[in-house]
Amino acid sequence: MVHTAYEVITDTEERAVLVGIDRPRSDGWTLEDDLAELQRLVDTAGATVVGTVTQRLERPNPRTFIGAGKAEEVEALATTERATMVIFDDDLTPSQQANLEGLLPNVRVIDRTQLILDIFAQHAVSHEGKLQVELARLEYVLPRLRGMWGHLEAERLGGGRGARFGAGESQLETDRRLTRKRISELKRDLKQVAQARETQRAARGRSGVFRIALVGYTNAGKSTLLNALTDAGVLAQDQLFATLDATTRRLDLPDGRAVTLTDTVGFINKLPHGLVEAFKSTLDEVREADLLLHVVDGSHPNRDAQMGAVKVVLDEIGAADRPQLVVYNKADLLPGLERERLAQQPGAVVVAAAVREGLDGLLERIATIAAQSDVPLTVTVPYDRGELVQLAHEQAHILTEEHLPGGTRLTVVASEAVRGRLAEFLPHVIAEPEDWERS
Ligand SMILES: Nc1nc2c(ncn2[C@@H]2O[C@H](COP(=O)(O)OP(=O)(O)OP(=O)(O)O)[C@@H](O)[C@H]2O)c(=O)[nH]1
Ligand SMILES: [Mg+2]
Repeated sequence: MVHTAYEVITDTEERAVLVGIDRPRSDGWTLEDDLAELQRLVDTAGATVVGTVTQRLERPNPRTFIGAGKAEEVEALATTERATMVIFDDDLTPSQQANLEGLLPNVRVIDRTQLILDIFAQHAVSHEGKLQVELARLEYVLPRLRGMWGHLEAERLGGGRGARFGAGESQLETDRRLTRKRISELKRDLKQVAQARETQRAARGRSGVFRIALVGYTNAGKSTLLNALTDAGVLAQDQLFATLDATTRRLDLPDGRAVTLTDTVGFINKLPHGLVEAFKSTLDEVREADLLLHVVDGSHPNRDAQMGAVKVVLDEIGAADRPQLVVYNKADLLPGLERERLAQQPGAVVVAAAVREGLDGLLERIATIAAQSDVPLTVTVPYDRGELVQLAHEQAHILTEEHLPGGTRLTVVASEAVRGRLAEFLPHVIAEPEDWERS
């Protein structure tokens, strides 16, 4: 099956042929969904799709991903369409990529992960973002240095091992050593860059301020929602991965409580693992949040599958246990009946961030959830800090008060601000008895 899209384009543009295989799957995605999304990724990267080739296969061909005959079809289409690249919808193994490069000598052969890495590289703005993307790219390249080389070497030697093996290996070893060296430099630099943000984040955590993170599929409207709620002025536009950097803003709730709201990188189906790893420190905001607002493009035909993909990534970054409120966005594009159906789901609200609809209801839900976090706090305030006991009497609800040798022991329910002032007197965490026995 070959579909061809004819477009008027300039010669300097990248022209891409997409290749996907149709195989049995149970993740809620069809090949058509996948290819439509791949097309959006290609658009975002600034290239033009000039054709699509699909093949029905039980599983990918281990050598060439698609069958050899199919590869000839791709080659013919790429030639007639003057394609500059062929993009495979799934990740290619290093050897599949090398074999396909042999079969498609006049185009660049890339896979979905490489395309996503390219987009991230184009969109990286901050120093940290650039370092994270370079790290992800090198992690991707590292195993491919070996694969590429192994293939070329095998070709040259007709599959056997000859005298030149050693020479080739030393060049490979040099490349790998340099790549590894750069990777560890990047990791070190990233640690330093992340330090300032980590310090801020730790301070916010200690202060007891309720922290909310926006998560969701790319293009769901997370940044639009942050802007609508806080006038943050971050970039929001109709393309994939517009946001890479985390932005945190203060948000005042209707009950007077101030919380923080953080916007961060969007997720996608088959999000490359290396990117998740590289963006670890950015994603710490998500892992440590008191509440996740899972922003969903309610109008998207793949809405449910997209929600599933977000769940997979939340699992991967260890944030699946965070309390979640689902925010169905883009309600202005939904028929009234569907809006009502979604609004009735427990743990969900319906909004249209772009036209500021449903925001009051969302804020009230957030306030209710934040208020539930007001668990009692027990602290022992030294006698020379009597002003804090006074503060607690004035601004918190005192459950118990005891005068002990070391100070005044208070159990209180307090606002986030008061909790913050008392936090330095929280009891230190001590090891459990079994830990003592073991050490
Ligand atoms: N019709 C409609 N469009 C919306 C709404 N909210 C956001 N959009 C549009 O959806 C597109 C994506 O919005 P963003 O806020 O950039 O989405 P995001 O989730 O931050 O996406 P990434 O940062 O790329 O992951 C933009 O074109 C927005 O104008 C909405 O309520 N209704
Ligand atoms: Mg965004």
